[in-house]
Amino acid sequence: MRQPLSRRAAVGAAVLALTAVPVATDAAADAPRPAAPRSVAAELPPPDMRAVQEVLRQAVEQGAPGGLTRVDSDGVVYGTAVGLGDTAAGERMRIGNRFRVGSVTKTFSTVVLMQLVAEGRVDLDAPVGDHLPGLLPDGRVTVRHLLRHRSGLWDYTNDMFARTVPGFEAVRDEVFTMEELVKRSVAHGPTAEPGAAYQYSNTNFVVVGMIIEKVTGNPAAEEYRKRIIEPLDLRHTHYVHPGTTVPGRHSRGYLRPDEAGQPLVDSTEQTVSWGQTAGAMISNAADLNRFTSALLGGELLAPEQLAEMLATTPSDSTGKRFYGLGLRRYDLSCVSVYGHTGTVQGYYTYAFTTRDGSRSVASSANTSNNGTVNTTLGGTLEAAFCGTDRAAAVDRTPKTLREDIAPNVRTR
Ligand code: HEL
Repeated sequence: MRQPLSRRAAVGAAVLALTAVPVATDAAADAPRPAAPRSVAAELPPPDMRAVQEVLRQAVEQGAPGGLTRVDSDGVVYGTAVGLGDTAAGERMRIGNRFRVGSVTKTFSTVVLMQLVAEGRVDLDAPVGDHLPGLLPDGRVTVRHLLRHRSGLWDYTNDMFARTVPGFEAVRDEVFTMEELVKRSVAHGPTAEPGAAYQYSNTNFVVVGMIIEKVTGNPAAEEYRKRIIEPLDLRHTHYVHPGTTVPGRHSRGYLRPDEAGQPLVDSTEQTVSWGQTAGAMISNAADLNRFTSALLGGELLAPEQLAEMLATTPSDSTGKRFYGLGLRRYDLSCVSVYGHTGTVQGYYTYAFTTRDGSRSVASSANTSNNGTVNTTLGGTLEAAFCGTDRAAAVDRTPKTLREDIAPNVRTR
């Protein structure tokens, strides 16, 4: 558990160093070489996988059937999984399981959109109406407002999921057009002036998906595949909308009903049509770490577009949580990390990486509508990035999750 899953990369590096010992042939070869810059991961304490496992055990005590965390740190892989991935079959949670990642999808959508910006096909500060005339009543809403959650567009999921299980059952087999989802938001009216306030809303990233499809003439699924999934060889990452099943070996997801004492509802199969480009992606921890690491490592975007994504403003009053463009920043005790969180019925996800992508951490628990579990799962970040066992002392008292979730969606 405390050992790396694989030291192949580290061993490979050692072999390379031995076989590549330079032989001095002239004065130039003797000249001192500038030291290679150390990665952020190299400056951090090693991940405390004992503390990570303790956090996951607490999540299970608090109601998650299972949980997993994978850490990729400078080519060394650590991982731990606890509890069950499938309660009916009694199958244990496995580190390679796929799961629904919810709003981590927003980061994938942003990468596609920022590539279109780099290609000169989308202007961040142009009105949405330039691409989608008449969709939004307020012509002042720009593409950047969407990506920063500052459009003032009402989050239609507030109404949809006011009652958790009935809300879910009403949409689990539904197939919505993106226009239908946006209409639900527009019918409610705006929540603020464009640009005025950070207000998390799924509507923003449905509109982002519509822009992607309009500008490219392709389904969003195709753009994810061409621009991210294939170049990074993400073999466990899928956008199957409106398909309902999770391909390959996966964790089953279990939604907690609002009523105390009621059994968890197996919510694995659903269209996630209510979420689409705001939340319908499926992945696993290895692929999420590869994705966040590649993004911050500059493999997916030019420096200018990456810098735009990283320009953050506070997303709550803690002074430790920020939002850029489709990207969160969390300030941990030892380092700032970048990525996203996700909540979709039956699954909580955290996927974060250091500024240089050298240490990435992905955690998943297979339950939702249980804010205590979600907060606990977040403790895997401190343990894995900062190596502290502080996370092991997570407060076990149930509490309300302080989350920038849209106001009417309770997370308990
Ligand atoms: S909510 C969040 C998270 N984001 C947003 C998005 C996502 N997920 C959703 O909008 C799903 C909301 C309903 C989830 C459901 C449950 O817990 O499964 N809850 C209820 O139905 C409550 N009545 C901001 C938390 C994010 O971390 O970014 O993912």
